Amino acid sequence: MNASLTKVLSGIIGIAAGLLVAFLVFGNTGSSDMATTNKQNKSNAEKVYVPPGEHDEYYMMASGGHSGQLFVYGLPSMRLIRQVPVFSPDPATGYGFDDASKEMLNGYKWGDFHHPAISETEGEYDGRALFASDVGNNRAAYVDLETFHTTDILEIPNVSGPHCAAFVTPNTEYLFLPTRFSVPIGGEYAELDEYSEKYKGVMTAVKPDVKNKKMDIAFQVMLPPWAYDLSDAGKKLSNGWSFLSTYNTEEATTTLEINASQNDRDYIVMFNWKQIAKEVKDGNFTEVNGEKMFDPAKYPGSVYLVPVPKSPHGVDVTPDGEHFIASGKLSPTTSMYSFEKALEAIEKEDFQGEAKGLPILNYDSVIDKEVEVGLGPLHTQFDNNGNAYTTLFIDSQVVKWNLESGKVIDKAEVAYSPGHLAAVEGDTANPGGKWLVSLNKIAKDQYLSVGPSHPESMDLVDITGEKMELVANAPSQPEPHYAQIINADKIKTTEVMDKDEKRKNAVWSKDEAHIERDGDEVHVYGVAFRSRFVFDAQSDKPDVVKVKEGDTVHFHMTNIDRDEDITHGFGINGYNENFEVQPGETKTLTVKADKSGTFPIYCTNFCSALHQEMTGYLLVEPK
Ligand code: CUK
Ligand code: CUA
Repeated sequence: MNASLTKVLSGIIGIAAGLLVAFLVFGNTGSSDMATTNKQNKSNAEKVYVPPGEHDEYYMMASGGHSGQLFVYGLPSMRLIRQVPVFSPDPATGYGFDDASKEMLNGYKWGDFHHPAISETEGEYDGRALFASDVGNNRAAYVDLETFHTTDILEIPNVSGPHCAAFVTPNTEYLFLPTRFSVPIGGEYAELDEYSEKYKGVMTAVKPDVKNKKMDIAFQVMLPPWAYDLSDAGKKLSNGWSFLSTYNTEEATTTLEINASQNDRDYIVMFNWKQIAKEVKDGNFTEVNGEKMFDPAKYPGSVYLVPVPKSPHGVDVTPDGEHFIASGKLSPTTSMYSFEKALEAIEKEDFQGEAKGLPILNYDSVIDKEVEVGLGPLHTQFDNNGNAYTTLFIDSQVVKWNLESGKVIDKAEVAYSPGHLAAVEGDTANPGGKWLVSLNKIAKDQYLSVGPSHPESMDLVDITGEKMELVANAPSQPEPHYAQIINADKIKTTEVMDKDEKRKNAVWSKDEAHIERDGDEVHVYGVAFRSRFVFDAQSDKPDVVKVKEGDTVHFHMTNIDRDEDITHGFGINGYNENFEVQPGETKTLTVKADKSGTFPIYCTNFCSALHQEMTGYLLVEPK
């Protein structure tokens, strides 16, 4: 070997050694290393690849946080399939523009959708409906999973921030909505000095009506002002009970960051909802703003407290219903409690005291095990093999541990700082295993940069093996807090809306389209089909609506195309209005014609080769 070659080689070795040292010192610096590993592993790509024309095996229904929408993903491809507007207006579909959805939104400009809850039958998702909670404006929503339309929104009085849920009972008897914030009952004015006495955290029981795709408030439960977090309903053995976590038993009113973290223990609230429903039926409530308010301190025997380490973020019930698990986010442990032992403690009145008139069960009598999982544990899901998966916000990991042994089996790095996670049907009585998605709060370097703010990030983890395997990730808009993953074959969608002859304002053929005038009220009974609008069949200009300035025009539009996926839009140029009618659907848009002039109407949803020709006019004659 000549001298110069030796020099070059030793130079290369030197660089390699340098890199090795750098790796040892700085460790795995995140995405780029992770990406290389995954690129080399072709089988991971194959696992998530869904060829064109084929469908994903699962739907993931993710809350859209402060977008107020529902994000529907396909899994394992992680493709975003649809954004369903729920709590906020959506110009693309005209949700919040047409009369019915406008009335449903009732003027609200936004919502903060934290937790979706798919309806259940015998503790398993049944794919009929999805419920949503709005932390921002105190509402609950009903999303029909046949159409993926929001069909009802309920404004809930006496509460502030129905955060920790929606969660449903095993047969969708109730949807529970406990609150994150505490305010005086009825929202009346009260000084913060009166917090402990006057402020309350009210939990609402909503009664879903699956047949009519609506909801109603059944009753409310007045709880101490302790800030409630994600909660879960009992199942099987614990059916009839529900579990809430609290993180502000300190009753801090300012700088919660410091002041709500003082106590070593907060509480899990266990409540017997069957018992409460019975009490309410027996008249044991007071009426507050038209709602039945139940006070558990007045009627003992239905609500108990269980101590839990430091500021828990959630509580989850195991698939068999025998244990409930809470993670104190400021404690490195996850606590697993025995429901049976809790019942025994209640029976024997094995209490370690009381708070605000509610008995506190003796911790040592109820705890089953404390599992050392890592830093910042938040939420837990389950697989079909007796394992639990908990997110670690601070460690940026998902930890897999065994329910029986309490042993940690594996940890997967996620990028970064996961909040919730969702496993396939992972919060039901019968989890599916296979996949888990970590809903990460901070994406940092995971995607092409789009400026100072980055998207949220979701990591797809294969949980079929002993070890977890991170196989793919995808960005998300703000901001999935929680998601549920359901087998696709449980969802049965409608392709064309039923032709309901009784439907008010619908006309079913272009020959029936007509315009009725009543003073300054104009009703247009129109149809949309490929590729025309017909507003008035009798007119020689059937696609023109002529009104006078100051008139109120009601466009009742029916899409008479009865083919899958032929949706028509209805935009009025210059009038700031747009909505869509899906196949077989009728919608009404009311426009106050207070601006005179000539305004083209056009189909906004590309529907045929002659879509561009699908136009008409709104003529507003000056006064
Ligand atoms: S919360 Cu946001 S990550 Cu509303 Cu359940 Cu835990
Ligand atoms: Cu109808 Cu485009």
